[in-house]
Formats: sequence, structure tokens, C-alpha cells
Amino acid sequence: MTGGARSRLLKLAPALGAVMLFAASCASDAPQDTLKPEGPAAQKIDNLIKPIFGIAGVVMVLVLGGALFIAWKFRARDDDDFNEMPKQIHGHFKAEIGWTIAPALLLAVIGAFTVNLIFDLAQKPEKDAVQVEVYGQQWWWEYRYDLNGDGDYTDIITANDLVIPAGREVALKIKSRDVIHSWWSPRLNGKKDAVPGRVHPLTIEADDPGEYIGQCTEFCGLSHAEMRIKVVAVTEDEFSAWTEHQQQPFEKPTDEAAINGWGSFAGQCTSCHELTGMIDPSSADDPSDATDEFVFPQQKNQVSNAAPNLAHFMTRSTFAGAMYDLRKDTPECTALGTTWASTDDGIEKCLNRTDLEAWLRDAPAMKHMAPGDVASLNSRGMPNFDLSEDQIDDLVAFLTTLK
Ligand code: HEC
Ligand SMILES: [Cu+2]
Repeated sequence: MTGGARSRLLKLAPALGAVMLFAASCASDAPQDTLKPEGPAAQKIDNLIKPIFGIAGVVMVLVLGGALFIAWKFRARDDDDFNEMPKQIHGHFKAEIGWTIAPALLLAVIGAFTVNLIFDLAQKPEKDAVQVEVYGQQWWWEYRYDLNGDGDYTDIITANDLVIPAGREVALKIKSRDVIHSWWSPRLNGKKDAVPGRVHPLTIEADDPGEYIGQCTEFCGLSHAEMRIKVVAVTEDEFSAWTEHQQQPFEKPTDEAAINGWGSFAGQCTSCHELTGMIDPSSADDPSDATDEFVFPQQKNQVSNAAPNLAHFMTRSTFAGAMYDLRKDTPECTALGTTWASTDDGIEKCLNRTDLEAWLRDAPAMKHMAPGDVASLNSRGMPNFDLSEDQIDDLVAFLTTLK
């Protein structure tokens, strides 16, 4: 290296150092930080990672430091040094045995602790754990609750927000309806793949009420980056109020725009969307028919025959794979929790009407798909229906009745 190049590099060094320090501090309030565990499983993983990271750091300093020190100490100082061969130690028995056995021992110890933790994390959840089936689908997550332990996971069917009681174990059964996804909320536990035809158990628990963000971590198609996860941990009281509310039957809309929206929903949307307990609007005036559950037409557009259940849609905080806020993200609205939409006033103040309307106007664009990717109704995700603005207004009026 010429003297000029060396001094230029030396001048750059502090700047490089500053950039590295700055980059290292970027994540101070990142919501998906594995190094800020918020539940027992994540805590155990953290307890293993930190010492291993420390050991790896010491090894790195020793090896790199030794290499740099030797390179500096034995550097060539004059022409004679260039011609001289250093002393060769190839075949030095003690040295070679030593540097084979030391790392092997170290890895064996780390391996023993790691395998032990893997078995520990795979233990059966406690009896009072909340039972939830998790379905990954391009590009959103569905959550199905079995509240009474009878093995029937249709007590509550919801999407995007996974509502759980803080301080209680939640036994997830992770499944997929199409391709391989991976469910990961980094502050609660490690990740678990969702593989078609398989059931992968994962137990999570949040120490405190709060929101724990995550995302699909297995590339699963065009909108993979827009398949987020949001775990909403609430108090035990709020959780029982939430479960009770989610099981309330469908209520017919009364407002005219909402009734119109109900009609177009039944006509255009139920080929994919479920809405637990919804009755057919054309029969709703006749009291004898009014209790009949709406019969869903053949769900032929979706390979996997499924779209988010829209029952009590207005209690969610997000929609479309937790990509968009359904409830505005202001402190005032967030503080209302799962009950934000329980009053007309709450909906008026907190509904993110702009994004919801934009979704009905052109859902593929909201998931950032190029027009060519969604040429037919057979493509994945929600299609664009070329709805008129009036239809959109009516549909939103109907959706806001799904409290
Ligand atoms: C071809 C099947 C299909 C039809 C028909 C359909 N949707 Fe969807 N819809 C989906 C899928 C799939 C998603 C989830 C997409 C995603 O998150 O990427 C979705 C998501 C939504 C969401 C967000 C729900 C949530 O919790 O994330 C709303 C609201 C919605 N659709 C409303 C409608 C309305 C209103 C209609 C009728 C005009 C309709 N959909 C027709 C497939 C469909
Ligand atoms: Cu995915």
C-alpha cells in the first residue's frame, strides 16, 4: 500500500467507526427485537444466546487479534525479510491436537445446552392454555379458537390480530392452506414453519399486555413482505370480554346504505368471505327465514377456498395481513384496545376509512402487485372488482356495522 492510500484509509477510519456505531443503535425501539424477550420461551432463548454470543466474541477477539498481532510483529522490514521463509510448524502434534480439540469441546458444550433448550421449548403446554389454530395463507394469517377444549376450533374465527390473555400460555397449532409460511413474533418465541399437510405446535406467552409485532419469515409468493403478524395481549378480564363479544350473533344492519352494502356483500363477496352467522338479506324480512344461516355459494375462485372471516371485523386493529391499520394508530384510539369500535363515536374517530376504501377500490394494488400478476380471479389474494364509489360507500357502511 502506498503512503497516500494508507493515510487516506486512516482518515476514513473514524468515519467508518461512527457509521458502525450509528447503525448498531438504529434498532433501539424496533418492535421486532429478539433481544428484548417478553415471554418465558423468548427469555430462555435469550438466556442461551447471550452467553454464546459472549463466547463467540471472545473467540473472535483472540483469533483476529492474534492474526493481526502476528502479521504486525513479524512483518517484513527490509528486502532480506522478504527472502526469508518463516519457521514451518506443519505437523506439530501438540498444536494440531490442541486447536482441533478446543473448538470441538466448546461446540459440544454449546450443543448440549442448545439441545436441552430445544426439548424444553417443545414441552406440552399447560392445561389452561388457550388453544388456537393458526392458518397461513397467501398473504394473511387466520386464527381459530377452541375455547372449551372440545377439539372444535370454530368458537372464534378471526384474522390478523391474535388476541391473547397476558400471563397465560397460548398453544398454537400452526398450519398452512397453500405454500410454506413461517410464523414469528420475535419477542414471544422462536419461529415455526407453517407447512401444508402438517401441524406444528408452538407455545407462546406474553408477560404483559401490549402489542407484539412479527411477520411471515418464509418467502411465500409475491406479497410475502406484506404478511404481517400482530399479537395483541390483553388482561384476563379483557380477554373474557373479547371472547364473549366475538361469539355474539350477526346483527342485521338497519341503516339504508348498510342494507344496500349487505346486499352487494351477499352477492359478490361471500364466494370467498365467511361471515359467521350471516343470514341471507333476501330472506331477512321474513321472520321464519331470518334464522337460517346464509348458504355460501361454491367457493371456486380461491384455490384454498378461504378469505378472512369478517364477523366482528370492526374489533380488529388491522386488516389485509396486518399491513394496514383498521383502527387509526393515534394514542387515543390505541388506548381503546379491542373495544375501539363499540360506539358510533369510536368508529367515527378511529376508523381508517381511507385505506379501507382504497382496499375495496383495488386490493391487489394495496398489496403492491403489478397488474399483470393479478390478471384473473384465479390469482391469489383479493381481486379488484371495479366497484363504483357508491358501492364502496355502501359496503363500508355495511362493514362498519360488524362491531
Ligand atoms: C376471490 C375471493 C374474494 C372475494 C370474492 C372477496 N374477497 Fe375480500 N379478501 C379476500 C382475501 C384472500 C383477503 C385477504 C387478502 C390479504 O390479506 O392479502 C381479503 C380481504 C378482505 C378484507 C380485509 C379483511 C381482513 O381482516 O384482513 C376485507 C374488508 C374484504 N376482503 C372485503 C371484501 C368485500 C367487501 C368483497 C366483495 C366486494 C370481497 N372482499 C370479496 C378474498 C376475496
Ligand atoms: Cu407467508
